[in-house]
Amino acid sequence: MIINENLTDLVKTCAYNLGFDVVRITSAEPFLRERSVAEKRIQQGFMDGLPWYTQSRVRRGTDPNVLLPGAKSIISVGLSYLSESFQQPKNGTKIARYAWGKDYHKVIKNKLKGLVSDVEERLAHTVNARWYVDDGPMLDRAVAQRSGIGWFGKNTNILTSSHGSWVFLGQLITDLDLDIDPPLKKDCGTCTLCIEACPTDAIVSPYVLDNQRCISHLTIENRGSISVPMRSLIGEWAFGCDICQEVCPVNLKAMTTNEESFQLNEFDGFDLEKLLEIDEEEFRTLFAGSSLRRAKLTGLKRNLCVVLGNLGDEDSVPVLNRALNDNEALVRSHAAWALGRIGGSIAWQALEAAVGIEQDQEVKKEILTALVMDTI
Ligand code: B12
Repeated sequence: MIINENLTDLVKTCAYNLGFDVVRITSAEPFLRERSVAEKRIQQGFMDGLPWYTQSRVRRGTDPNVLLPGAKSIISVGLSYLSESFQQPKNGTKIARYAWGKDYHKVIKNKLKGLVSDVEERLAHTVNARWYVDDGPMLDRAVAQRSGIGWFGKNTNILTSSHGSWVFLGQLITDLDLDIDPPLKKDCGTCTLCIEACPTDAIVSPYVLDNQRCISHLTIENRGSISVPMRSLIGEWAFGCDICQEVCPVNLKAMTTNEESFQLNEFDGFDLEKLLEIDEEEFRTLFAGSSLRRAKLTGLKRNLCVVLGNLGDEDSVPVLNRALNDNEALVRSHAAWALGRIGGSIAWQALEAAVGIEQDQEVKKEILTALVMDTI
C-alpha cells in the first residue's frame, strides 16, 4: 500500500508528467471567506452582465463536498499559455493571448482526466474525482490561492512565481488523502501599475473588478450593444484584453509554455477584417476548436466594427459600408458608429444611403448620430 506522503508525490509526479506547470494540493474545506467576497461582489453590482453568475452558484461552488460527496483534497493545477511564437493578427487588431491556441477547456480537461486514470492505474483502484476548468461553479482562483499555486494580483488574476499570470487554472476534487500545501506568503506590495493602465478604469480598487467596465467582458461575454463611451476606450481589442497583465512586472519574467496546443499561431497572417464578411457556417469551420467562438460571430463582428472605427483607417470604409447591410442590427449599428468615427466623404455617403433604407429604429438612431459625428 502507498502511504500518504508517497501518494502525494505520486499524484504530483503524474501531473507534472502530463505537462502541468504548477501543481499544488489544498483541502476540501469550504471556501467561506471567498464565498462572502463573491456574494458581496454580486450585491455590489460588480458581476452585472453575467446572469448565470448567481448567489446559489457561488454557494455550491465554494463547498467541495457538495460537488463531490466524500471529498478530501483538491489537486490544483496551472498551465501556462504564454507562447513564444505569439503574433497579433494583421492590421492592428488585437486578440487576448489566452485565445490564440486550441481551446484550453478541452486541453486541460483531457489532462485532468489523464491524471485520474494514471493515478488509478498506479493505485489499482478507482478514485472518486470531479474536475473543473473555468466552466464550473468553483472559484478557480480561490482554489489556486489557497493551494499556493500563486497569489492574488490587484487585477484579481492569480500570479505564479514562475509563469506570472499567463496560466490557466484547473482543479480536481478527489477523495484521496493528500498532504496539503500552504498558501504562498507573497503579494504585489505597493505596485498599482495594472490599476493605472486599465483604459476603462475597470479595476475600481485593488482586487475588485467591475465586470461591466472590463474590456474582456464587453468583447466576449456581452451579447448586446457596447455603450458609446466604452467604444473608443476599447482601442484595438477585438476579443478579450491583456492590458492589466501586460504591464505587470511579474509577467515580464514569466517562463513560456511548453504546451503544444498553445504553440499554434492559428491566426498568424489572418486578416480579421475578413470576419465581417463570413457566414455562420464558415465561422464554425474556421474557428473550430478555438476559444474565439465564445463571443459568437455577431459579437466578433460588432467588436471588429468598433476596432476598425478606433483604428481610423479610411481603407476600412468599404468593408464597414458592406457591414451596414449585415443581417444583424447589432452589427449594423456598430458599423455606423465606426463609419462616423472614421469620417470622410465616402463614409458619409454610405451612412446617408443607409439612413433611407434602415428599418430598425435603434440602428437608424446610430446612423443619424454617426452622420452628425462626421460633420463636427
Ligand atoms: C467571470 C469570469 C470573468 C469575468 C469577470 C472577471 C472577475 N474579475 O471576476 C470576465 C469576463 C471580465 C473575465 C475576464 C478575464 N478572465 Co475570467 N473568469 C471568470 C470566472 C468564470 C469566474 C471568476 C469569478 O468568480 N469572479 C468573481 C470574483 C468575486 O472573484 P475573484 O475576482 O476571483 O475574487 C477574489 C479576489 O477578489 C479575492 N480578494 C478579494 N478581496 C481581496 C483582498 C486581498 C487583500 C486579497 C489578497 C484577495 C482578495 O477574493 C475573491 C474571492 O476568491 C473564472 C473561472 C472560474 N470558474 O473561477 C475565469 C478566470 C478568472 N478568468 C481567467 C482569465 C484568463 C481571464 C482574462 C485574463 C481573459 C482575457 N485576457 O481577456 C480576463 C482577466 C480580467 C481580470 N482582470 O480579471 C482565468 C484567470 C487565470 C488566472 N491566472 O488568474 C480564470 C480563472 C479561468 C481559468 N480557469 O483559467 N473573467
